[in-house]
Amino acid sequence: MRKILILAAAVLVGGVATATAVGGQSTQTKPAEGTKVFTIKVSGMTCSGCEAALKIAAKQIDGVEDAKASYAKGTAEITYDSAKTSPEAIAKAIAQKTGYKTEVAK
Ligand SMILES: [Cu+2]
Repeated sequence: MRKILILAAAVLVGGVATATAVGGQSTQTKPAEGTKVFTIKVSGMTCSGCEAALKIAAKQIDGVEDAKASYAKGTAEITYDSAKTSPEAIAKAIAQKTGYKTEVAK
């Protein structure tokens, strides 16, 4: 019996990997080396318009590659480049941009 690897989620954004042209270094074979996904809890979203606003705000943050939000769940799923930023920094930036209370889900 084989277990399904949840790692597949990290592969979703494979095409987004920005060309970080570091001269002379060995070539990485993984296209999405620094791409990771995390979930934040978001308080204050009440409709799909809030979801859209949060997604737009999140994608403006440097290092954020994709964002999904659910006002029903009160969460957002953020895809980001771990070489550029951190979940804590993104959650804080989203809170500042949107006014929603955010917290990185552990
Ligand atoms: Cu709303």
